[in-house]
Amino acid sequence: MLELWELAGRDDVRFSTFSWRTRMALCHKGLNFNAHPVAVSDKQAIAFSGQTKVPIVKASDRVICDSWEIAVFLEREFPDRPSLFGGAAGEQLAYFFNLWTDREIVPGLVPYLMFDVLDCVDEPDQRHLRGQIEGIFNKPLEELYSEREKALQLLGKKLAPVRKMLVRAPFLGGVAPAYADYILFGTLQWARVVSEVQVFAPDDALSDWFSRLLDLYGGVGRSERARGERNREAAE
Ligand SMILES: N[C@@H](CCC(=O)N[C@@H](CS)C(=O)NCC(=O)O)C(=O)O
Repeated sequence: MLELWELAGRDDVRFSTFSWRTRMALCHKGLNFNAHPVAVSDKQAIAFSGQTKVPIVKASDRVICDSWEIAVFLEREFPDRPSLFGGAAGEQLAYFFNLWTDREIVPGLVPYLMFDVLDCVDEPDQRHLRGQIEGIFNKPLEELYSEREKALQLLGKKLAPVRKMLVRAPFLGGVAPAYADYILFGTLQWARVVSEVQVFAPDDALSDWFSRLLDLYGGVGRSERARGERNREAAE
């Protein structure tokens, strides 16, 4: 049995953008796993891994950190299961997409929804996340928040090539999903889980694609309730 460590917030909300990539990769391979929730500031819980971030996967005595390294490990370790990359060239291109998403998409979205994230976690995690994001961007969260509309518009433009790809096929992987789909899905799933902000309009091709991703593997993505659903439930 494989083990996965991922972030959890208040009420066990699973909001880790990188861990969603790994969750989907594990489901793609049809592998069973035990998921361990970790609070973002609880570094003791993951000290065994020798570093401070999730996702972490443990397979027997092996500990693998970093979502990309985990995807590569799963592909090598379980070659008879459905492929995440579709061969060596596919793996290279997926790596490029991983780098592009981490550098262009994650920083264009994550800091701007940070106030929404702070509502989903307890006080020590709020302090940790505020300090971390303000350190990286060298700005107070309040200033990042004031730039949010502009950032979301820019993000919409950056996603234009993805939209264009989805005219050709239902998934970035083609007729079936591949790891590239999970890379982008993880980021947008993070936004869905922490915030009510609409990253794309309902008539956007990305919306249909995202819905398809939420439905995969028995609806594992959809079973994590959206912030909007949780808010409506709390108001009833
Ligand atoms: N490059 C890493 C990034 C991992 C990462 O930043 N994980 C976040 C959660 S989404 C984390 O553990 N943050 C806690 C912290 O930075 O203290 C990957 O792809 O797995």
